[in-house]
Amino acid sequence: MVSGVKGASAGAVSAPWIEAEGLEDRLAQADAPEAHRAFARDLARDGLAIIDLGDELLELCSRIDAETRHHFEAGATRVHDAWRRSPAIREMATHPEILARLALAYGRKPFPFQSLNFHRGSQQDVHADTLHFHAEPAGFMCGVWLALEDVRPEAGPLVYYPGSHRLPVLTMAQAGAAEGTTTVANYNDLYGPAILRQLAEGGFEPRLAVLKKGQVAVWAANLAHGGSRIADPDTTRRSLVLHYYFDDCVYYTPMLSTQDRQARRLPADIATGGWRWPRRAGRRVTVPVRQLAAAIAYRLTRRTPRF
Ligand SMILES: O=C(O)CCC(=O)C(=O)O
Repeated sequence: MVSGVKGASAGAVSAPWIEAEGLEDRLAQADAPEAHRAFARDLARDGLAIIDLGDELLELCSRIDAETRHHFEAGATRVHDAWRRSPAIREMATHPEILARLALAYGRKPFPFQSLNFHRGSQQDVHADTLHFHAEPAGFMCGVWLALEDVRPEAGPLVYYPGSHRLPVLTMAQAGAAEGTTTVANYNDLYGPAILRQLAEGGFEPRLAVLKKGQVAVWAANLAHGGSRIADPDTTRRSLVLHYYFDDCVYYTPMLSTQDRQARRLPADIATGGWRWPRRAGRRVTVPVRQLAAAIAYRLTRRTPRF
């Protein structure tokens, strides 16, 4: 049973509720607080919704900062999967308020699979996560962004294009890449300009997420977003990004997939320290040996906490 959602079991819904017809009827039947319903409506409308739990996350933000600061003092600009050594990141990733809202908005049970920490603005090019991590059925993935300090406008806040999650998913092939030829260079040369063209043609306008410490932004898989320009290089913008998948899906990397070969993923499950096998309608699907070996190697080469 998906928490807060009467009559919906994991795997029963074939599209995220925020993208399906009849969201209001479904919310009306859900046993959920009004704040959670408002969150689902915002996410459905804009593709990004803000969660504000008042002071509740402030102490956790400071602990995440303290547990990751050494990476940045050693020169890192972004830290991938610090959750493996940071109890505070794991606490945030599995926070009941976040999990309950995501379960309500999507109609399936979420699980966090990856974390990224930033000390300064990322200035990452505008993109949708549907190119990097996607799922079958489509849409069962989202990003969660936590401000570890008050974001200043000159520090390169997260930028996003409200409503752009409803655009058709842009693939590398549609951006002009020949099949199976994705490289960092043609990603930068083709995908970046193509998504900006798509946004301009659709009349979408950028908005900055200038969040306060402890506020959280959640974005839908196909929302166009990135890191805006840092106007003052002396500013920090400490933040944590968590990526979530949902139960009972096939997880894959569209950028590395071709018509004939889906580049399937074995995502980690931050809640257990193990990984999740991709499934279709409850049944395991095959994963290429190379990807299985990579997942095992990744697991063995990183110190995994005791849960
Ligand atoms: O934090 C940012 O500046 C951008 C993060 C982002 O685009 C992502 O994690 O997909």
